[in-house]
Amino acid sequence: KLGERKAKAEKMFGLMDGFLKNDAVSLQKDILDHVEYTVARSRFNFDDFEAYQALAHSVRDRLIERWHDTHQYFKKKDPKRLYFLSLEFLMGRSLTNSVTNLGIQDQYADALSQLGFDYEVLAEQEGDAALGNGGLARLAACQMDSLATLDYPAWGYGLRYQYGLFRQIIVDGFQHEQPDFWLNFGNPWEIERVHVSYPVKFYGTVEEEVLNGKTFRVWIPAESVEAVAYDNPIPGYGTRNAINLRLWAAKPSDQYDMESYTTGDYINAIVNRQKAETISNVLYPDDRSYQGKELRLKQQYFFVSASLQDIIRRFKDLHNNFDEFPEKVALQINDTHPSIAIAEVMRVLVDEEHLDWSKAWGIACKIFSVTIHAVQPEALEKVPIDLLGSVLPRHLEIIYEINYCLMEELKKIFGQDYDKLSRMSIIEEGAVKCIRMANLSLACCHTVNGVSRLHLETLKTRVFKDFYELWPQKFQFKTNGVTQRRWIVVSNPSLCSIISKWLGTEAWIRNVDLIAGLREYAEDPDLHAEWKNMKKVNKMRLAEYIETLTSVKVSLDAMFDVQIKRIHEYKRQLLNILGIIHRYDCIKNMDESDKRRVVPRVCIIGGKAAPGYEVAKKIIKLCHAVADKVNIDPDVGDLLKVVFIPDYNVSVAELVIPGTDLSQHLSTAGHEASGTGCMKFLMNGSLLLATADGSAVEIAEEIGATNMFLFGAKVDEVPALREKGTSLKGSLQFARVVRMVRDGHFGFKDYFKSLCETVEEGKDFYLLGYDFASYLEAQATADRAFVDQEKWTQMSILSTAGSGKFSSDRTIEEYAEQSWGIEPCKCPF
Ligand code: Z2T
Repeated sequence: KLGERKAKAEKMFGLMDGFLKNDAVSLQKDILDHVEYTVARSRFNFDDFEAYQALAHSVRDRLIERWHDTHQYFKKKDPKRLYFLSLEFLMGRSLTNSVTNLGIQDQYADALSQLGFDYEVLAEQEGDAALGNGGLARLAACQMDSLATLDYPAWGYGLRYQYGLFRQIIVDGFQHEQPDFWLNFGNPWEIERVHVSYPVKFYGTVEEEVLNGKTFRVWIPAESVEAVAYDNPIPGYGTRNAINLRLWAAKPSDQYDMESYTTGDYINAIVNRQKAETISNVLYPDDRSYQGKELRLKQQYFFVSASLQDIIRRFKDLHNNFDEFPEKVALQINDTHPSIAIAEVMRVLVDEEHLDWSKAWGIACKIFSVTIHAVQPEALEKVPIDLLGSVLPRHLEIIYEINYCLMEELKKIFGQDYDKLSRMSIIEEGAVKCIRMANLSLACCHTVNGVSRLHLETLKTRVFKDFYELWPQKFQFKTNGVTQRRWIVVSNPSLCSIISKWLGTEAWIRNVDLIAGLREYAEDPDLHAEWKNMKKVNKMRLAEYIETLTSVKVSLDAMFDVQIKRIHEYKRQLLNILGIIHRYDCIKNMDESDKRRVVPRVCIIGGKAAPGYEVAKKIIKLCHAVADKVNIDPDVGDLLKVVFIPDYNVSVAELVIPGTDLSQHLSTAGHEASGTGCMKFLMNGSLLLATADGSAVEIAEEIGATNMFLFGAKVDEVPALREKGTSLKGSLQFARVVRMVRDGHFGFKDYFKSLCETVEEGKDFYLLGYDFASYLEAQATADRAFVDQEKWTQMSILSTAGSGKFSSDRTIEEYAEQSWGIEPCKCPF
């Protein structure tokens, strides 16, 4: 019987496989059909954007096919699935990534060139999907790519924001924010599932109900909003598997406010209905400070509730006993943002499925794991009690109950140590009583992951010290990684061909450990020639981009020095700028013969500041003020150019990183949980100038500390240095450059005053003054290394060769084994 069903299923798969052909002629026909029937333009008259749309739809068809096959297969096998809950996914563009993973780029390029179009020009038409702030969200995107490629039965769940991260425009050197209208021209990469929708409830009261002699708490909600699914297929590379990223959009519910219809206030009823949609309207642009906003909480609960209804429905399709739930379901909480899921699972199991509290708690503790992405206390979300009690009254009760159990357990172990109990409590007493979302996660999750080895150390010894002492076995780390598919194959095709040629195989694209094979050729003159040429071509592209955007002409012989990431005091872009001012000052004081020994530099900075973060915005303005002065100074010429790249995002990163000689990662030691930008630069053979922070420590171990430029205070020196103040050695130089800014050397004297105060002696929390001398030394070492181009190229090759560990494939395999307990489930066709 089973064999019969299997045979039938396989026959069906066989038919499906025959649907779409991938030769150039078939692709061409498909594209033209989409021009005519989907885009609704004449096949004799369409422009680049319309060609892109048609192309995208033909790719979409192929993705849908694989998506169907994969999900059919998952359903048949019913393996344990991973559900990855994240409030943010930074996917960037999809076209080239999908075409690469489907392995049909050459065929498409062929098909298009016969139609008179250039594949690369069309790919540039696509806008970014920017449903995230930064590293955390791009990490989620890389991990989805790895989950698909490694054939894991996984789902991503998140929110389909109408507006992603704001667009940054620069006016007179100041950042302004504009809405990101990313859906205005349609989104071919998503499939709207009008029939996959769930009601999500808010507000109301909790009442007691008696059923078969037992009393239950029941939530009587006051408001209901419909969550509609939008599916985004994620294709794996070199496999038929395509997994799903399911994003929820808020729509008014059918039953909403029936009352006002019957009272005749028809227009107002419609207008009010529409307010439901605000829930999924806009992404919060603050990357690590949360203000306890009602809308934010509603966003979190909205996507968590819809996702859990979806997951439970899928489970119930094949199972009727919740004891089996942990064998089929692993829930990953990406940072603390979705941790309300813990209370929601408890509510569903206890209130709706009528399980005992302790049995429900046992299940919850087996399914949840969490990853923490930060060290800063302000990044740990706190929700005011009053707010939670009003929006989710039953969840507040449940959290109190969880906390009661936790406190009872702690009292048994620690007795009357009330300081400890209050530190570990999920409830924070104080002027505004709050729920500590992190503590809720720690109480429930079977695994708490850090994102680098150093980060876990900080979590264990500082942030979650009490919890670590209680449950050491929960604490693990998985060093972050990025996908080499996007960060080499898609964004740096020249490097991709070089690697494949010298390794004699493309297997490294799925098995990146092989990339270490390049070490053998690190001194080979032929490889050096190809490598330098690759860098040059990429620098040319970047130089053109810079000129178009900023009108600054840069020399290709200069060292391209790049710092791109969110603007933050702890990331110390200010240290970079003060270093640039120092370099400028030196050049100004040189005679012609000294100048001939200067290594020319193009200093590139890019990144967004959170709209309400004043200091970060001043840093952006300072970049521009310095650039305005330096770039037109005839004493400087090509020896120094300063460029701020506006509106930094994923597709800008794809252009900038391959053209970078030196990248900077300057966080004060102990502040960057991991950092993932550095990994993308490493893969692309850019040398790293970095502090011993986050994953940079592990990068040094992989490639050897002599192949990068490390500087600055070490983690365990930082606390004492904060007490003690600056070092004498660098303090004169440091004082001089800060004074230049303060005295108005670059204009805007009053505006920069408060920025200068942040690094004054005694107030310099991030230790710019202390690290300045060693920063300048590291910069000087980098200059000397650049003069010896053979040595530099060798270090560059060794960087790429040593980047294997920093693939998200490795990270995901560790998660699968150590945290989620899932196994590959490869669709056989
Ligand atoms: C974020 O991008 C990161 C941490 C956050 O803490 C929030 C955001 Cl938006 C709440 C980053 C870390 O700063 C970075 O070190 C890390 O590499 C990245 O997450 C991915 O783990």
